[in-house]
Formats: sequence, structure tokens, C-alpha cells
Amino acid sequence: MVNWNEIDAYAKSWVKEAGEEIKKSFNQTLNIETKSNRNDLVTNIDKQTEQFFIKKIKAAFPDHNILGEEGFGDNIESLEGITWIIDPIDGTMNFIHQQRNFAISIGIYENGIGKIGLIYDVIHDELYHAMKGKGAYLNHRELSPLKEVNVNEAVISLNVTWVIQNNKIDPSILSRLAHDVRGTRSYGSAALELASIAAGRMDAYITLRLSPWDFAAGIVLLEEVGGIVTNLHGEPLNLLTQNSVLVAKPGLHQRVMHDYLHNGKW
Ligand code: 2AM
Ligand code: CA
Repeated sequence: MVNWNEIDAYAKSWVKEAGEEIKKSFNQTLNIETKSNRNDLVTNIDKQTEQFFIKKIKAAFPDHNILGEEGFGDNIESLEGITWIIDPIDGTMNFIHQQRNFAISIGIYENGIGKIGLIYDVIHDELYHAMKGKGAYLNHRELSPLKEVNVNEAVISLNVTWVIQNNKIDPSILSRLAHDVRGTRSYGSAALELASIAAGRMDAYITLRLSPWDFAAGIVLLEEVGGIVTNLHGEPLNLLTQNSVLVAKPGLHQRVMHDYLHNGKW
């Protein structure tokens, strides 16, 4: 029998410990490199933090697999067994430019099913956490089931990238939605955007390009409060590839899918 409470307790203590180390790093000069393009950034702290988790996990749970953004984990081709999906710093650009608005994101899956989700907003000391079937929490407060909201009263998370010329979607599709909603926001950390929806502070999040470590934890949280999670074609997310993502409160997801995305056939 897998002891999920033990895994959860370890994961939470490591996340807090990593958060302390990240805060200490603010006194140091960062070593910043670019990855896929000039705005896709990684620092020595992203790498050190991922390596910290890998060392801890491998020592405590040698048979668990690890998929980490910075590539220090395993070469994952399937989600068989127990897999930790880790983004050591989600929102690296914010980490570098603002020293805030970033998070540690860890999703723990068993045979492809999300069991534990942890998103730690280090600077605000806010730990969003969920275990499948046990509810979602922000620190010690249980999060309430999400309520339905209309498009014209919705505040949605949408980066301007997707309403200007880009290579993923005709900008007129989402600019029509941006026009109709009450407001748009963009935090620059997918994990924190998903956590904000789980906490009821935001109503939807739409993006055309996320990697599994950006959403693995968030979708565990969202499932506990009734958030609807699909790609922009209405299909389930794939945890081994990049995805488009449409996460929304119930009702709003259906409206956006039907009225703006032509039921996924845009
Ligand atoms: P990161 O900071 O861990 O790289 C910013 O818009 C959000 O999208 C962040 O969560 C960021 O994660 C993620 N992101 C940035 N560039 C990305 C890319 N090329 N592919 C997938 N996700 C990306
Ligand atoms: Ca990252």
C-alpha cells in the first residue's frame, strides 16, 4: 500500500525548505541563461532547487519517477507507477525581474492519476495543497467549491500574447472574449494562475502553450473544487507533452468553449 500521507508530509516539508533557500538566494547575483528563446529563462536557482528535490525524493522513495522542467529528473516516457512532476520555479521571469509572483509547483501522479498537488507562493508564504478526494486548501483554510459565473462578470487570466499576432491562434478569437469579460489579468506564473482559480479569485485561465510541470499540480487542486480543465479543443490534458489550456469555473468553461471556440473547432 502506498502511504500517501507520508509522501504528502515529505513533499510539503521539502517545498517549505526549498522556499527558504530561494529567499536566501536574493542576496546573491543570479546566473541567468536562456533556453528555447531569448525570453525563456533559467537561473542557477531553478537548477539548484530542482536538484534539491531530486536528491530528497530519490533518497526517500527510490522507486518513484521524476519529471522536472530543468531536466535533472528521469527520462519519462510513460506515467506508470508514481511520478513527481516538478517545476522548481514557475514564473522564472518574475523571479528574476520582481523577486515575487513565482511558485514551486509539484504534482504527484499514480498511473497518470493526480494524487497530490502543491503550489507554493514563496513570497506570500501561501501553500495551496490538495490530495485527491480530500479537498483543496490554502494554508489551513479549505477552499470552497467553485460557483458558476457569466462571461460578462468573469475576470479571466489571459496573456496579451494570444490576442496579438502569434503562431498558435487567430488573435480575433480571444480578443472577442477579452472584450466581453469584466476584466483580464496575467500573472506570468501558470501555477499561480491555476491556484487563483482554485481559490475563487479568478474565473478562467486560457493559454496556448503550457508544459506538464506548469499545470500538473494545479489540475489536482482544481479537480477538488470542481474546476473544469481541458485543452482549447475540449480534450483532456496530456501530461507528457505541451498543451493548450482552458481552465474555468463550471458553466463558464462550457460558454467559452461553445460561444468563442466553436466547440473546439476554431
Ligand atoms: P516558467 O516560468 O516555469 O518557464 C508564463 O507565461 C508562464 O508560462 C509561466 O508559467 C512559464 O513557466 C510558462 N512558460 C513560459 N514559456 C513557456 C514555454 N515556452 N512553454 C511552456 N510554458 C512556458
Ligand atoms: Ca520553471
